[in-house]
Amino acid sequence: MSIRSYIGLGSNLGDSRQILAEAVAKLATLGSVQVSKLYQSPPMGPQDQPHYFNAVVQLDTTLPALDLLDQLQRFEQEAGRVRLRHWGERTLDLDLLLYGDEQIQHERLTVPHVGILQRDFVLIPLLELNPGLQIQGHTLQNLAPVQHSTLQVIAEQDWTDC
Ligand code: A4P
Ligand code: MG
Repeated sequence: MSIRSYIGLGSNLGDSRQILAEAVAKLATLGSVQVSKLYQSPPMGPQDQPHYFNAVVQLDTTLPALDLLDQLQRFEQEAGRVRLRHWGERTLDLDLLLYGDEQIQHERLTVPHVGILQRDFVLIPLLELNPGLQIQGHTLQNLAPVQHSTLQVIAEQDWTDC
């Protein structure tokens, strides 16, 4: 039986649009996917780094959560990810935002992702993919980061075809 999961994609080093498009293609090997618009957002964390490209993928997969995390980390490595500093620049960041309605507390994995409710660059694409989605009892439209978002749409659709 497949579980509906949501993956947050971020990049602010290299050819970010191409890197995210390739990540979507890899995610599509794990199950069936729906892809949000492509967004750009100012950096959260250190300000002396480029703007981020962000998107969210809805993935229906039969992979258990930790196996899915292994695949996400493999895709990050394949994109040449090096860890420079906390909340700092990266070629590819793949965060498991939601895994069905499961709450997971494991040394390698916290789901829902920590900070999900504070980040417009995940909430707005999540809303786009699933307007009725609730997280921990919150209706997403009412959250402050959604109301005061600085997110910009870079591409509406077909941005993964490049
Ligand atoms: N881990 C635990 N739970 C999860 C989960 N749900 N999904 C563990 C993915 N990984 C999870 O991750 C560190 C460890 O978290 C992993 O080994 C995994 O076992 P990481 O990706 O190596 O560390 P990180 O990304 O540098 O740290 P952190 O705190 O996860 O950063 P974030 O939260 O990913 O934020 N600004 C904008 N505008 N857009 C962005 O996308 N992203 C970041 C990174 C900063 N600023 C940003 C953006
Ligand atoms: Mg991360």
